[in-house]
Amino acid sequence: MMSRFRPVVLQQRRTFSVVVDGAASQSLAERGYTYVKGLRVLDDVTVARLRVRLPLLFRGEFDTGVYPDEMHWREGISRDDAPREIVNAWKADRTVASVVLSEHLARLAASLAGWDSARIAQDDVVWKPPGSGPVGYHQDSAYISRQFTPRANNSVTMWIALDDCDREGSAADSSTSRSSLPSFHGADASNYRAPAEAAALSLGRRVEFEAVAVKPGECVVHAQDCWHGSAPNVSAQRHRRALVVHFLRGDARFIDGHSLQRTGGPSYIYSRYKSLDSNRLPEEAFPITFSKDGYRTGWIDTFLMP
Ligand SMILES: O=C(O)CCC(=O)C(=O)O
Repeated sequence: MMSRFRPVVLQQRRTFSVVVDGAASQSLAERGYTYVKGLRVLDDVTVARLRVRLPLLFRGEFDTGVYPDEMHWREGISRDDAPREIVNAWKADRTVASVVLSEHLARLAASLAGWDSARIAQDDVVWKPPGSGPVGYHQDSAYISRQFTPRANNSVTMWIALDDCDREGSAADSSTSRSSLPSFHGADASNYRAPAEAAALSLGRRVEFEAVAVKPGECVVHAQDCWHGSAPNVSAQRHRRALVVHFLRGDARFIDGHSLQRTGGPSYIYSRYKSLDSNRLPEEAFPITFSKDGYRTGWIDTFLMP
């Protein structure tokens, strides 16, 4: 089918360019997510490098010397079959950082979302070993978008598969329905979809779930209000790993208020990065990784140097 949108051509640094036509942006805007079968955003070498780094991260080996913002699971302490998650692994590991802070991913996110520039809100490494449980349905806007202004269309999520993600290995689930039920880690196979079902019910709508099978290096990009989660990994052998990059539009600012002054403001991870006298996002924590005018946060290249 002919598209009325111009194609977006994205050069990838290593070996190939990424081409996305306007139907992908349209799907993101209208359906809440977009997946282009066969579109690789990471090549095999990069996927392999990330797979090597992940066990080191969960062992607490950080080649930058900096701790990530959150770590759920520790080698030697946590159960082998528990889902593992690290938030802002880019601060801890240069291989992860080279992907998360890359220009081509941010250009793709900005092009799909219709932004002039993009910055990192946070990353998320999600590792579901064989037999591990589900990720409960949630909307990223509840954690990310509501901390920032303007609120509408201020964030998108790029979920990048590092393994074959199919039915057995816990494919990424999305729901086309448009908010205390089970949380990210607290759900089980019987209730992980319940928050989306409850939200649909409150709107008098029937929810439809769509499972997307994704190959290593491919991605699903979803909008801030898209309900999503994933089923248990029922495989006896296969691990299911993903690198998730949450982008913010480059000109986003914090909402008013500050927790130290008990005036509200950003919660969760984000309040620690807000100063008392400004709503500006510091580039140390929210680097700008793509702008149409060519600007990128200055320290990125130095930080990525081995
Ligand atoms: O990998 C998954 O199953 C879901 C990850 C996710 O929803 C997130 O990082 O926001």
